[in-house]
Amino acid sequence: MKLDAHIASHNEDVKQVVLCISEVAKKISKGFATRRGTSDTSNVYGEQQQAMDVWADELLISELRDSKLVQYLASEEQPDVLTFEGSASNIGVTIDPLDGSSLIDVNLAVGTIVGIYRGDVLSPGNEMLGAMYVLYGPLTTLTYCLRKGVHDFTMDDRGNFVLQEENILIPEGKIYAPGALRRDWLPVHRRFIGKLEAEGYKLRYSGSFVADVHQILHKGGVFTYPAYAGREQGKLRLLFEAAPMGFIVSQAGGAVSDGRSELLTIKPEAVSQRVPVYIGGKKEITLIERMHKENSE
Ligand code: FBP
Repeated sequence: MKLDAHIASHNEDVKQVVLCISEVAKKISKGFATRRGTSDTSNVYGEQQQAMDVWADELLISELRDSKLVQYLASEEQPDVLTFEGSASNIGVTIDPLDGSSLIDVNLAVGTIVGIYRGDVLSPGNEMLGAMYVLYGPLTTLTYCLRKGVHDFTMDDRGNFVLQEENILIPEGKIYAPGALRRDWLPVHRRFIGKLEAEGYKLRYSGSFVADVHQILHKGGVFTYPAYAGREQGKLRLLFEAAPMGFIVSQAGGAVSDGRSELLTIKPEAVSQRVPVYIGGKKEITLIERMHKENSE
């Protein structure tokens, strides 16, 4: 079954946003071969941008603007929320055009992450209409959730996204993906990772959040990018990374936390807001939250 048929039962405006982004993703997947290396620009966080970052960002913004399907758009590569006059709907989207882009030159999987809102995007994740991500790896896959299950599609050799697996539920599993330098881990987090390692969890960390969480969604376990020495808020962005991927994993029976409580209840104060992230199976998330609670008692 193709994506357009599978998504047919959803609200017209939301459905069209997912289909529009799926078409842009096909162009992005063809763009890697001809756009290599860094651009001479940095993003709002002062990070060196890859040539693909800039191109994918501009492509997503122009195609969504011209589609008249969205009114608000926030991009990880842009300083502010963009408002599109003359839009036919009041949908707001957040985009991380190419998460993990620093890995493109070493040919590891990267991805596009999207959150979909009714109106203002500076809203808690649990108010999302839906979320999706596209993973550019050996295969190009698309995963979407519009509050009726989490579904995977694979792009076939004719460029169609074809259903691979539907109503995905995160299994019990023993994979852990630990971000941040071990020397900078704070005591509770260090003990948490120690417990996972003692229980025989296998380390799988690529440096691409979207790819690592995709693995956790299918194999079980937990991804962490915690608060660490000198960075109380961790590294990952609440709006562009943690909330949309957290929404999908939660809809698949998993959970997402800042280490102390449910992350999807946090109302972003700014597009650049960072947050400590624990995402994966309910068992692992319950454990880290309990350990932080016991530590503060
Ligand atoms: P961007 O590439 O979108 O800036 O994402 C940040 C990111 O690359 C995540 O994908 C990944 O989980 C993390 O940073 C890797 O951080 P580190 O290099 O510190 O391990």
